[in-house]
Amino acid sequence: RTTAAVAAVDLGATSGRVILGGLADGRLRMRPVARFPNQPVRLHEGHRAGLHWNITELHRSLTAGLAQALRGDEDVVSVGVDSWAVDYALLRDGRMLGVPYHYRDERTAAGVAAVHGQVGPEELYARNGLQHLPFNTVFQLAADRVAGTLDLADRALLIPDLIAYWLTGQEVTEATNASTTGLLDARTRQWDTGLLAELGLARELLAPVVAPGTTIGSLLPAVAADLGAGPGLPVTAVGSHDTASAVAAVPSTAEDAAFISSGTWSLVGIELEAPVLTEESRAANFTNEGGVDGRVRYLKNVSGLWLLTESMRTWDGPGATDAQRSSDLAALLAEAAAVTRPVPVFDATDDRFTAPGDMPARITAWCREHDLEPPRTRAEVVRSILESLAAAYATTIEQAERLSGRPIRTVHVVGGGSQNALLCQLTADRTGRPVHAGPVEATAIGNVLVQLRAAGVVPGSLEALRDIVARTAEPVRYVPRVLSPARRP
Ligand code: LFR
Repeated sequence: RTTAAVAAVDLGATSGRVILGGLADGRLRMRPVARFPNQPVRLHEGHRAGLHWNITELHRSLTAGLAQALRGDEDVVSVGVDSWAVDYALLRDGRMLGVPYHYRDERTAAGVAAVHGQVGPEELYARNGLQHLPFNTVFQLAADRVAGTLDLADRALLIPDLIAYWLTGQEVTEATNASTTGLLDARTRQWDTGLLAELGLARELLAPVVAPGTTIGSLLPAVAADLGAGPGLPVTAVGSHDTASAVAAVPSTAEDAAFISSGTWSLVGIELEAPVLTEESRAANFTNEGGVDGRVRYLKNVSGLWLLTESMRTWDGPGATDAQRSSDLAALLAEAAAVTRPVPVFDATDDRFTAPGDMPARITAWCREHDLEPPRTRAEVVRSILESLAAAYATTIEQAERLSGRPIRTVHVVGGGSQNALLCQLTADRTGRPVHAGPVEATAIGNVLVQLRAAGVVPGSLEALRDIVARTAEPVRYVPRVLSPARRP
């Protein structure tokens, strides 16, 4: 018997979804209700084209999805929103100013220069504990300041907080996503007011930090009427950073397990109780992001299936349908699995692979610069991408082990990439550790579980939530094979 359901809004790199989740006989039951595109838009802006969120269209789609969820048989008791990190909208007097930028927009270089001119990378890391990614919110805000667009704003809301604001009228910053801004003190997990002052950012620009599980507010009366919701339906803060929700849904409580949250990005790391802020950790570009229940997600952004989907986009052209792309992908993965010639391993963490564009050409250029023979066929490109990702995972796991002093014996892969059997096998091979793959829907599950707990439907600790995930579905296991000498990392 399903007791009560919650609605998870998960805004991912190519699509957004509304999913209803509940508990039936101690196991999770997830029912997808709506799926809609979430594609960035290019807008000409005088001297160049900017990459933006299609945020109003997205809001229309997700509210339509919520209305549909509320029309079903389930008793919906809460709504929670997650998305990728770092991006935000600027507001003044509660009104959005302009169209939010997408982090893959290339405007941030000016922001990095401006911030580093004021606070050096070493000091920044000692304070915020964040891996240097040129698109971290702090650099984006600095780019806006350089461009003059920050002048009018009195508030910046991260995207899931923006959606929550449009639903409830309440302005907050959810803690896990706040931790990706670069403006949070890594130790106190509150806004670093000294850093804000040094960077010339007003303290009031940022809304108060709230922990996952907090009620942000009830639907505004007009919104509730539009959605057909009863009075007082709460919007609950979840791990609104998608990776935080995904990590909350890793089906293991073992201390010696690493995770890979595998999707557009691969977030490779371990969960800790306290941040690692050493210079060595900074040099290795490890990040201390905030997790659900105050945990630390000690991890590194390794690129991910983005390399593959961008390559497919280059090969198939912009007109290809989703169905065509996924059948092409299945065929290519089969061919890639059959490749026997050694393929080059390139650095999947190189920043040059972040912006949209011709990935096969960039991979070829990387190989030439490093005196490696580039892959010759599409199947070889795919194999090269997967081998390079797996090699980066292996290096990252070794580093996490060394920097944290915590032995790692197994690897849990969650998210879309857990369905990629070749990548999971190569990960087992190159890390030399068994890989447990699944659940695919980790982000939505983490979102749902935090809401169910806040609603009093499930009790207890993060470990208890993870036990529910483990009870719900058995991961697929991949055992390391002996590597041929040519493939040894
Ligand atoms: C994954 C993710 C990563 C973050 C990147 C950009 O979807 O949220 O954790 O570094 O997107 O926001």
